[in-house]
Amino acid sequence: MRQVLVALLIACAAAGLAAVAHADPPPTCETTLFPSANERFGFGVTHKGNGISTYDVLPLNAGWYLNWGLNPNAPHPGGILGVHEIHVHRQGLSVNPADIARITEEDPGALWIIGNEPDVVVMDNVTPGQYATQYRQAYHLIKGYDPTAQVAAGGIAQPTPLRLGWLSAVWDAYLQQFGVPLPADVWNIHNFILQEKLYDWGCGLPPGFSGARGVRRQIDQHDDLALFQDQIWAMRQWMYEHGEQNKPLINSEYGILFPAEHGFDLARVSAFFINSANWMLTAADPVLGYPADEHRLVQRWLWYSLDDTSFDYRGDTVAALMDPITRQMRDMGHVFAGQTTPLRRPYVNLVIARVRMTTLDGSLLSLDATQQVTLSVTIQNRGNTAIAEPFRVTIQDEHGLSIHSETINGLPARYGGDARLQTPWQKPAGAGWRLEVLVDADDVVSESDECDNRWTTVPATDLHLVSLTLLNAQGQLIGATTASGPILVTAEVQNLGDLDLAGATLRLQDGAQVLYQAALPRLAPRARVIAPFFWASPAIGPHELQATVSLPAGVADPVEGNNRITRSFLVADGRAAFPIPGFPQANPCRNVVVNPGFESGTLAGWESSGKVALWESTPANTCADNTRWCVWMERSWNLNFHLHQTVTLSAWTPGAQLDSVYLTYQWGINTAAPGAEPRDTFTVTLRSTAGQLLRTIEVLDNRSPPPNWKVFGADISEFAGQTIQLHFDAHHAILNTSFWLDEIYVEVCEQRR
Ligand SMILES: [Ca+2]
Ligand SMILES: [Ca+2]
Ligand SMILES: [Ca+2]
Ligand SMILES: [Ca+2]
Repeated sequence: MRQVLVALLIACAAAGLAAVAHADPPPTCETTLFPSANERFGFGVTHKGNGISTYDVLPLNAGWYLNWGLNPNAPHPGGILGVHEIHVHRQGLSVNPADIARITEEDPGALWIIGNEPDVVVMDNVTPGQYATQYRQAYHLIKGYDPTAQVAAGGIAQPTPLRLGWLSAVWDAYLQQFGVPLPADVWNIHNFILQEKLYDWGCGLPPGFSGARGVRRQIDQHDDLALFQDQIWAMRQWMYEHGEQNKPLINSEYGILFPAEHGFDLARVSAFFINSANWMLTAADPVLGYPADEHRLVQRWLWYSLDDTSFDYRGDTVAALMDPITRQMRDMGHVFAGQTTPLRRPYVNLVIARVRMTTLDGSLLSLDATQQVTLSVTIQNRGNTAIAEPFRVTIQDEHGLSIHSETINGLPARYGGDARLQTPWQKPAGAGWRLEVLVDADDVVSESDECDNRWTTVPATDLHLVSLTLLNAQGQLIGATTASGPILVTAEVQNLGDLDLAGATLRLQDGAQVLYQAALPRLAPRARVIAPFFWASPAIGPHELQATVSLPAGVADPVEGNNRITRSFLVADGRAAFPIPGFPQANPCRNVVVNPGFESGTLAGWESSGKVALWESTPANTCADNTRWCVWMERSWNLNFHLHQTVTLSAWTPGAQLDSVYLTYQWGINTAAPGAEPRDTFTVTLRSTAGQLLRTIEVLDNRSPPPNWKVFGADISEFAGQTIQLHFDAHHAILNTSFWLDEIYVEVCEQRR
């Protein structure tokens, strides 16, 4: 076998500025994540031409805003945090690194969101595999400039089973493509309540999931607090199952999209806002919640919107806080301020935002030379209140000897201005040195967080394995597909740090077998190197090729997650046909109800007693989801109507395990006398094949009937593997009420394999 590591090519290099910065994790101590709880609240600014600075948003007392874009030179009225968002695309990531460099320079430690509803066809619209690839590119681009940046993954429209399936597929695709778990500092969801149906209102089906069934919901459920809460719990459960429960969860968009004309008036929208916010302020769980935030489920949330007064041009969207024409506060703005303002508390927090090292002669910072450098330290106050007291900043070496000490005469509140210190230093040769920066070591200033006042700098640089490409003998790309014959493997490595580095190594291995290990050439800051490797005769069968970059001894890598990529593929002998694995899918589900929507025009599959009739849609009275047929249990005097079907809740694939079972159905009621007394009732139960009650799903009656069809869903996974009966029973006491029933589904979902 001929194995050659050929030409190494430097594609680009930057000179001049050099720095090594590496933050130690803070020591464990008690801190409050949000000392002023109003900062958990945010809003979305939709009128980009106007921008946040053309409104007086100070009375809203919010902590963060989003305008769904990248914002160099972002305004921060009242010290409000501006979130930066990088969109993902079907055509691949499109972002200007110069923008990232500028924003990280202005706003170290900022919050970044990757993808806006990537799971929605009319929004960012990518498959899980595409999201995984682009998330990695964006994440490491940001971290290369600012390792303290907070990068948020996800951004799905709502954490329903279908969309959590999409997110699981992202997780699996990342692991499959790069051989490490997806790195996220923060998890991010939108938490709307929408239906998931093709060619209809709502958020549709995620790209790559066209065969899957989504949740069935009515417009009237758009402000259903129980569904809102269920979705948050489901997301936290998902995080727990993926070992990510010790991370913050943000809800970066939610609210009421529908206008007053659809029934979402001020009373209803403000009730939803207040109830959802009060719930998120307190909802906690010792297992699923975020430990650093007293185990709360949600850390921040963002209301849609500041200024979209007619969502999709459908009418008066009451949810908007301010008017883009008059710039005045609307009714919901007053409701918003009424919640946030009482939560405001003054606090201060000093942090060491950045430590940078620059050579005096403009040469690259090098490991093997003694160099005269300038140390630059940026100190910020990230609290909402100015610091009046003078405090001290100290820089010391690994022996605790002081290099520099300086007193700062107070600092304005967040985004009001930084303190910048500079001092000369003779950096020794080699990797044995260490610097420590301490702010307010005498503890003159009482801060919300005393644990982030120390920053350690050692020789460090972030090496980034950018790509691992496989080409067959015909020059075609090999993805997760079948290959035959020799393979050209190309690894591309970039130095994202600021240390001119020699002695890093690249290793290629196939499973446990090391194919090649070689030193990379000297890599200047931002320089890239392409290392091609000719693999003459890979064995027939499955392969897992892994490329890893390692730094020389004594040099730290502040971002370890980008040092490895794995590619799985098959090598065929030219005749055998191998299956081509696609990207992972959501859990496969099947409905087990016969004639679930009565669209046969009969009661086939069902057993009934009493006057259970089929109703055929008329223009005035349609069946659920505008289907043709449904069931009608008409008003009558002292009669019981009954409908049931026996279903078996088992896997259809031999050897498969069940993941979950869901029951959904739709119902309607009309009554001549709503009244205060429950006289006519409709009961949904699950029973054994012998008719014994297993679980009561829902009991409805004549009080306050809704004007439209309602959807109800329940997780009935506890009956997985059993044969049970679905029972629908109407009891008519007096001649007043009709019950309607349609679209009854039991989805049996297998575990994905
Ligand atoms: Ca501090
Ligand atoms: Ca202090
Ligand atoms: Ca790295
Ligand atoms: Ca139907």
